Amino acid sequence: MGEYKNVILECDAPAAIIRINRPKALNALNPETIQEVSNALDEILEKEEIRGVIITGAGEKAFIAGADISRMPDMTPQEAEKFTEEGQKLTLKIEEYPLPVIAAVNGYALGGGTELALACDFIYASPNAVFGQPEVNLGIIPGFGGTQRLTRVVGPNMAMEIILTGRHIKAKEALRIGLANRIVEGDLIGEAKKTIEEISQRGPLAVMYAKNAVRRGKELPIEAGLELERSLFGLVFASEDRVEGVKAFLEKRKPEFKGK
Ligand code: DAK
Repeated sequence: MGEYKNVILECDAPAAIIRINRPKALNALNPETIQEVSNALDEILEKEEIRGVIITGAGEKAFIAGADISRMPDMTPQEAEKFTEEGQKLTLKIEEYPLPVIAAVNGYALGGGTELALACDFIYASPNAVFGQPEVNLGIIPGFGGTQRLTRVVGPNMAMEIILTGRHIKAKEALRIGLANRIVEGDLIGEAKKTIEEISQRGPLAVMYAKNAVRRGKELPIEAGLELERSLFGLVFASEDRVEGVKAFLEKRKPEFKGK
């Protein structure tokens, strides 16, 4: 596996876990960490046995406490723009990633932390998870997609309140407003692994196309979204996996998918 300083990559097939590892700075994202997460995602794709990714934070206290504030005073506006670009590229990479990506939010997920979690396919939270977009406290606005993705997930009025006040959203409220899918008491990573294990039993192409249809469809008017669904349906229907899946059902046995 590649050399990483700011993340720990662990492969436990069918899941891979990317742990942001800067606990002393509450796993705040600096440019190097953003690059390493991106590299780890590339490396995982080379491993055929991996069927899903979990992103989480090292230590007990934080998922990601945002962008690294200590780097900001020295940043020129050009460097700031570059940093935003790299952060936004990473969020797009996660959204477009061919495998499911679960955010296991194990503590503070502020600013860039909430934004990175929002780019994942869904979020499981520990009871001590804290979300928020506190950028206005720093005199800035969210820069890794928060104004766009939070709005799509929790609706414009709720997103507006969260972003304009910068207040903290605890796990129970995150669950209530649909930001987190579950609060996991106990083994958060174990629960995320179980979900990846479950998904890994399904047709790999079907999972990939379904993610693609949901993600791209969110941005489209209904007619265009249905057209996208139709074309992906046609593609997956042409696969060997579809033949096997239907045959296995009729023969009352488990399917043996090949991802073809
Ligand atoms: N960056 C750097 N260090 C951080 C940090 C952060 N975001 N958050 C915490 N730390 C460090 C603290 O400075 C402290 O370091 P030491 O003093 O021990 O050296 C250590 O982590 C422990 O933090 P605290 O002592 O503060 O711990 P508490 O339990 O008292 O408080 C807290 C935990 C999470 C509530 C608090 O640390 C906090 O409010 N942290 C800041 C949260 C925040 O505002 N995050 C940033 C959101 S803004 C950009 C594009 C995008 C963005 C920015 C720029 N460009 C265009 C340039 C995105 C911005 C954001 O994410």
